[in-house]
Amino acid sequence: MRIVILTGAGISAESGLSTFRDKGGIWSRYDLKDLATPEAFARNPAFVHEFYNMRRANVRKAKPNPAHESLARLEKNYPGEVTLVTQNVDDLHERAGHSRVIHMHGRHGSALCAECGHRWEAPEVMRVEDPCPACGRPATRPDVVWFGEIPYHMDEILGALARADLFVAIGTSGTVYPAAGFVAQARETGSRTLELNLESSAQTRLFDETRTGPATEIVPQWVDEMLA
Ligand code: BV8
Repeated sequence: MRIVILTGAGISAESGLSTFRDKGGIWSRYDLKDLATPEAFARNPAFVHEFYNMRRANVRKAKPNPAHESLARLEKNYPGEVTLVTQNVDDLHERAGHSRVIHMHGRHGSALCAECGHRWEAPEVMRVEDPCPACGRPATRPDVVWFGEIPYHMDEILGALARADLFVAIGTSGTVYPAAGFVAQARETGSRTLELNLESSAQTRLFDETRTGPATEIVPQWVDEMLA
């Protein structure tokens, strides 16, 4: 079987990283228009860098949890194709031993030059005045996809979705597109669909099966079933 897995902030919640839309989530404390749009960065790059530097530091202090680790076990031991797409910009999947992770919204560990498009491994603390290693201009930004920007690796993701026999969404509220539309696309091409979440999401009605509970419990359980 070919499996496509989409993860969201909920899979890293039990590693201590805030989600976006749960109570106390990031967007209940900050206004996404001031932080997660290109206009926000143009208006106040220092404020946006401060937000991502703080989150990058939190990720460094966090550890992968049994949900991340069980997906890495699935990738290693499952006889079929496993494609992992994440909306998360943290590196907990990689640190759990997952070898191929498609970061459709970018990642904390990468820096991007807003002028020439050059990418490089991010310093721990990023500042807009850091000169780009390629063009030298002070235009350093986080290499993440903000609202209104085009997600990364869409061709690869849509190709994998079209071929998938099973689509599994883990820890995502299903409110941000195009990721929120993946379950509908998977159904159209005949995939079975499974949702693993703490509670129901905006897309729950489109899933053949929904299991609710904390990711650290229900994801390892599901992986054990797949590897049995
Ligand atoms: C695009 C940046 C075109 C990095 C993020 C109307 C007006 C304006 C715009 C739009 C509009 N309609 C649609 C749009 C487009 C817009 C959009 O969808 N807006 C929404 C809000 C309406 N989308 C875009 O702009 C995207 N670009 O559309 O370009 C295009 C389209 C198609 C093809 C090509 C081009 C770009 C979106 C990317 C935005 N960047 N982040 C960063 O700072 O991290 S979004 C941010 O929210 C995250 O990156 C994450 O990806 C996203 C979704 O959040 P979730 O991961 O789902 O987390 P959330 O907190 O919401 O939910 C947590 C879930 O976990 C909950 O369900 C909870 O129950 C569960 N949970 C909690 N604890 C646990 C748990 N589950 C299990 N165990 C637990 N312990």
